[in-house]
Amino acid sequence: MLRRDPTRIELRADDLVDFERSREEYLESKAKLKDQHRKFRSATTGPPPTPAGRDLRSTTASGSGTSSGVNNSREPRPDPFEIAQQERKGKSTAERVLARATFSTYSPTCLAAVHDGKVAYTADKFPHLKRDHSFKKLSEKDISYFKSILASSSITQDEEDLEIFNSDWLRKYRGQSKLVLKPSSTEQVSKILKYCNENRLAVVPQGGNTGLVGKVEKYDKEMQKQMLHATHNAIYFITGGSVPVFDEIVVSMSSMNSIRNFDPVSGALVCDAGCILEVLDKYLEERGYIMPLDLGAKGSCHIGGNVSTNAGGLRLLRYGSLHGTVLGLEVVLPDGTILDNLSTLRKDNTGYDLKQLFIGAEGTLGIVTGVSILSPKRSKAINVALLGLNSFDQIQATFKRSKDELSEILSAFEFWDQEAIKLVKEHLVAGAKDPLQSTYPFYVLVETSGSNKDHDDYKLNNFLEGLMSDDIVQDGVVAQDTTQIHNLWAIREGIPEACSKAGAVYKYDISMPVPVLYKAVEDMKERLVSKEVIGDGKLFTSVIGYGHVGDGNLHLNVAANEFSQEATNLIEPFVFEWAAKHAGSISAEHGLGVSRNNHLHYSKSPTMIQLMIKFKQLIDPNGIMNPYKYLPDV
Ligand code: FAD
Ligand code: 2HG
Ligand code: ZN
Repeated sequence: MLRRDPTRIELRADDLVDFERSREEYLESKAKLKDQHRKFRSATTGPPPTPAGRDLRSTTASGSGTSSGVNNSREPRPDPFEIAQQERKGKSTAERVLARATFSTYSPTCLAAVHDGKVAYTADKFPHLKRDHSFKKLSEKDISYFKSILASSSITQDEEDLEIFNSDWLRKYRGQSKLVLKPSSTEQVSKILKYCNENRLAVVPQGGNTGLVGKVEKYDKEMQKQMLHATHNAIYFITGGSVPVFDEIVVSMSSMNSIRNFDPVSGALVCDAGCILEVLDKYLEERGYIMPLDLGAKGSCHIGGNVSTNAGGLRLLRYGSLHGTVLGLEVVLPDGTILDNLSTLRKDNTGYDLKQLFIGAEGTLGIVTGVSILSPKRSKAINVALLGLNSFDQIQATFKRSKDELSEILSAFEFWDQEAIKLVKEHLVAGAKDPLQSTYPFYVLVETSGSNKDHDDYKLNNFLEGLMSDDIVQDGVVAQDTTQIHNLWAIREGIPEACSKAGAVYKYDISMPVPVLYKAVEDMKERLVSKEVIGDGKLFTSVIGYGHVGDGNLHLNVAANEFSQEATNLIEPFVFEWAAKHAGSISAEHGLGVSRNNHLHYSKSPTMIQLMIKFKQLIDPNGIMNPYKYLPDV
């Protein structure tokens, strides 16, 4: 996909062609030029919003380039695939993290997390969580066993190194693991789990391995650099899913990062679970294919983590969910059994579709070690338009029309509100400006992907012209080249980071019917205003709404001055009740982890929850896999 990584690329005023001009040409050609007073512009007056941390990244990356290796006449990016290969060559954790950060799409500076004061242990913050005493405590004998099956470089016990696996960057969760294991084969994972199961040692599988930015009491320069570079996986800050709660052993999948097979006819890709999403996308790009999912965190998250969270993201509208695109999985069950279901078949109706159980299981049923996924052909023609609108009703009208008029070439439809753009401008980079001249209550990013540029341009122009004539859209720009496409995407992908810099951010990820999608934001604002707790010097500073309109998925972010029980009580369970009342889900794509497990009943019936518990007991009778999370506390 042609998007992302705005680092060091400045959006110039002449970068974006005056849309008015192309519109007129189009209209003239159709002999229906009229109504010239409204304009879509393409000009911008400032540099593009750029994720903070870019300076540091620029120094490590040899160039800005594009995330997906698209030529854009700037310096080339380092090849993520090569970097991943380098990672395997016995580098230190720090080196690996920094190497990975060089091609991260999303590099929150995490300054919010790097501040004075120690992050409280999750166990202290959430006193209802009690260590399960049926779990054994780690002993020297256990370490000796792990040393007998893994290289010493695959075992981390160093206190500082452990911090990055134990903490989250929003200062919310901090575990107390004393051991990180980094297996490099399915057999090693199998031996680890078999041993842990027999010895009742609890385990947390970890993917992205980049949630390294919890505040540590004392960090050296190198560690601070890691923090500043760290691409962070959202599941950390949203659900705390991959961070230990007590002393669970972390099994990091970062050393299992080989591509096993690719079939250029069917597009079936088979790879290790620890492959970084962006690396896979880059690999496929060279072969004319594309990963069917894309996230702002693609520079760091693993395909195994994506599968385990059933990540949605920016391409779901086009390619559907992982429940459809994953063809097969290799999973190590808690007792060490290797479940080899790495099929590449599109059709296979022989028995229960077991792989589906592990998609979105968040590491509670086993460790995904291999993934077979169907990659679509990469589109040759990409267009991205950014629109300014006055109301959410207009967004809905635009969305409806996009389905009617862009139909098969529509590949993304994202939105954000005024608060979001304000934070992007304030926090991402000094002087950052969005390309629209005025500020609008709402913004929409529409992307088309097709095989014929002329055809797509024609359709897009028609679509935009119609929206403009009917006064549905107030302003807009259309990117004219790859750089501009990245820059427009950078605004959208920079929102989570910008929000994180607005203070302590309460993040909610809810899905519901599109007509009520933004009402959640309005109702939350109204609630906080009526209680007089939002505004200057008050508990809360802002309520932000953005997300994947095409998927009916709202990201509701509520920024507070600090995390507190008082603040939590003002927004929860209100937000969950709101979602349930509107036939929504309390977690659309980010999962449950440790922060949503006890809210499962808002979205699932007791019968369903009971059946889930039975599955868990059947597959993991000793409960060693990612305990204290996902399912409601007993
Ligand atoms: P981790 O965070 O390490 O782990 C997540 C969970 O999966 C944990 O419970 C962990 O125990 C488990 N797990 C990890 N690997 C394995 C494995 N191999 N086997 C078994 N269990 C495992 N998500 C979306 O859905 N849509 C988005 O648009 C989106 N955008 C994002 C944008 C940004 C900027 C960021 C930072 C995150 C975003 N995310 C989004 C969150 C996304 O879900 C995660 O980034 C990603 O899917 C998690 O992958 P990971 O490898 O980092 O997994
Ligand atoms: C996104 O769509 C991610 O940008 C992150 O899912 C959302 O941080 C969030 O709330
Ligand atoms: Zn999202």
